[in-house]
Amino acid sequence: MTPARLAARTFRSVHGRAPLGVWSAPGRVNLIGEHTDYHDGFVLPFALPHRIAAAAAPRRDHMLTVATLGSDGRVQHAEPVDVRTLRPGSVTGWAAYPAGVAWVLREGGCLPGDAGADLVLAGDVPTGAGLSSSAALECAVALALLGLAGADPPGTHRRAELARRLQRAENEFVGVPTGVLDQTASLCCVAGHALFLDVRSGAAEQVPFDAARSGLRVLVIDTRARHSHAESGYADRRRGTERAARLLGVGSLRDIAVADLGATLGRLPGELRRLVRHVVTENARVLDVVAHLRAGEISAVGPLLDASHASLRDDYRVSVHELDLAVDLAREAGALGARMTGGGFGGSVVALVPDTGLRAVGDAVTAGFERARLRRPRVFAAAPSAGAGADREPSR
Ligand code: GAF
Repeated sequence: MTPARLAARTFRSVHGRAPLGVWSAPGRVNLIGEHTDYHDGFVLPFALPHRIAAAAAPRRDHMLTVATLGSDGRVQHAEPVDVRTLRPGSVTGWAAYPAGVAWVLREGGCLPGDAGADLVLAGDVPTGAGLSSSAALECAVALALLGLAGADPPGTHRRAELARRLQRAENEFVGVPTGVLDQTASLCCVAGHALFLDVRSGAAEQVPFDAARSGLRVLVIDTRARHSHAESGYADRRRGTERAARLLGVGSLRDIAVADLGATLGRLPGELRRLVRHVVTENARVLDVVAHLRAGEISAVGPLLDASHASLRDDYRVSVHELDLAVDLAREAGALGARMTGGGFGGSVVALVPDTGLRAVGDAVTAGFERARLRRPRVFAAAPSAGAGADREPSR
């Protein structure tokens, strides 16, 4: 059953009536452009077929209720909140994500003052896998709340603006210092394409990305590893690179060209050099990958994925043993290239694999993890899928 139908069905059993509508949003894979978004750089994500759906109905008593259907089939209820009293810090845990969305939309005057809602969430985006389940949740909730308020489905430009608002909710309400990659991917991606986003200018290009036409597939390997220092590690890298930008006197690391890298690094203390080198070279790799995709040379992308992984592992140091092992096993079994995707410290690997070798690569990774006595990874092929939208228009 699709997440949308599941959410609608669960809504009926929780509330004893039908929802007014259902909206859903996908998780994402970032093909390349990692840890570049908070430096005004380039990213190239595509949407997964996996989605989180929000079945919703309005309330006129200012209350927001949220229930979520877990993968074990159990429904978990968040403490109902009065939307007028929402403040950063007022809600914690997973419930802070939907509450933060209501907060940021009210703050921005996007919702009427009395807008409350009943929301029921269901989905199949793997959680804690670096595939943006949090952003999928935020985007589904945002479209649901806007849809209940009678707002038109946002067009391309307004989607980018909405992504910025949702980033703010995550930064200020949930308290995680993430960039805008994940929300933009979930809202703006289009089936059959990767989204080439220039974070600084906001310019976005839908780049056709049909690996199957070249006899290739994109394999996602969720290592199911999640290291406890993921959040502190992310914040630490961000602080380090922001300090480097200040020391160099640039607005952001985006301003440094690869050609100037040698001289630039010499002006930095040792511990910051590798971080800066990753960001600058990763931006250049995104441009190279986009050029190859535009030219239909998909197999040429493989070595750039490998180079990105090496840079994230050795320079930015956000990879972990499970990610390195999955990359190595996939490469040995015939992948043209592979890299960790997302923030790192656990999560998933994305690999470009010949159609004919899909099973061999999946089996080799699974067997290698078993030999290493690691959790069995979740392996699936993913084609670029649709961005967020309404699954059923509200009947008014
Ligand atoms: C996480 C963040 F949420 C993104 O903004 C981005 O920085 C990514 O890590 C790393 O590229 O997914």
